[in-house]
Amino acid sequence: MYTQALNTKDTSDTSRPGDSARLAVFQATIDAEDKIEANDWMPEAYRRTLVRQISQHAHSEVIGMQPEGNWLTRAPSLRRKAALLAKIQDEAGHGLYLYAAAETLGVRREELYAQLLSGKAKYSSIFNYPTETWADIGVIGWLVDGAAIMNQIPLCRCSYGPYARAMIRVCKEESFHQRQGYEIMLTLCRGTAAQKAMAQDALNRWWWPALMMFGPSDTDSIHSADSVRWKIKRFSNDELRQRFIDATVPQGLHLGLTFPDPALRLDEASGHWQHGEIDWAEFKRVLAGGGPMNAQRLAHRRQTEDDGAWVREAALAFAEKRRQAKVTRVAAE
Ligand code: BYC
Repeated sequence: MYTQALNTKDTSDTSRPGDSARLAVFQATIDAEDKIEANDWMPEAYRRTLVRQISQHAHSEVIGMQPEGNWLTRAPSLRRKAALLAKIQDEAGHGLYLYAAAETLGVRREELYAQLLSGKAKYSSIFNYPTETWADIGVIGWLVDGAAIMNQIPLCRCSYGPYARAMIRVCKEESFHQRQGYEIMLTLCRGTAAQKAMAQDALNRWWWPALMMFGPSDTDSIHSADSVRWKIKRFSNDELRQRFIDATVPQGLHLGLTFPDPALRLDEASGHWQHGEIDWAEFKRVLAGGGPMNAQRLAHRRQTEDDGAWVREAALAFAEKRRQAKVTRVAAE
């Protein structure tokens, strides 16, 4: 059902007679704020960009279940455990909507999984850090889902219809996740001195990686120019990062926490929080596979894929058995 994108295989944007006219219609559709749908003509570079971004987004949701899963058996109460379990299930659901959206562009889900498992495809850098304490679960909801919302709300208006529509539900759920994370932080910060120290330590470890979620600075972002022209991106990486900082710093101060950035200060004139230099060498190291948890995240994902092989085989065998039974029944009628 999702692999109907039959007319998207042009090798170049202007390689065939009529393509420049189609390109003009395509860009005019985007400029008019209309959506591009799966069976509309689109330049190959637009299709490739979307497959790359949507599949990396899907992989991030799936890998993102691991750091949180680490605390499922150790959540401090039944209520916390139920909420965390529901959140992790939501992430799996987001992965599924996103793989389905990518499939509308004519790629097979199995191909995308294979790219993840081989290490060829990226997923968000943030999930290559360990969850050391329960406070990390609070910080992931507050900061990681908070950053995700800031980045993904504009994606609800992205030019590609299936991606934009998938993002609407994802954003609603992320919003709930952000609040449950902040509520964990609030509880810890109103608790004992040890609990508050645990919350502070989690913020210290996750703040800079959360800022890196928005991608490289605008000057180093290779895909931004095309993505902005195509209205896949509505804001630049740095703009979204700044919006996130401006929204999040007052929340942290309300918790009574400090941010691990001595340069952080409110610029009264602009109303923006100025921040210190991001360690881009660390960002590059994590993207290249050298983060603290890269190897473990992929090894776990591969193991899960192997462990689930018998389920997929059984499901396929059962479907085939039912198909055969139907053929026999129809033949007998
Ligand atoms: N981590 O030209 P740029 C979640 C890559 S899931 C890793 O600026 P673009 C959640 C980038 O892919 C969060 N790689 O790229 C889940 C490119 O490499 P390639 C995921 C990164 O695409 C569970 C290169 O660097 N969210 O929220 O214009 C629980 C150059 O970058 C990162 C999404 O995927 C990174 N942080 O902009 C809780 C949202 N940043 O592909 C929460 C959708 C950059 O050329 N994606 N790279 O090899 C986007 O909005 C955009 O793809 C990005 C990057 C803003 C991330």
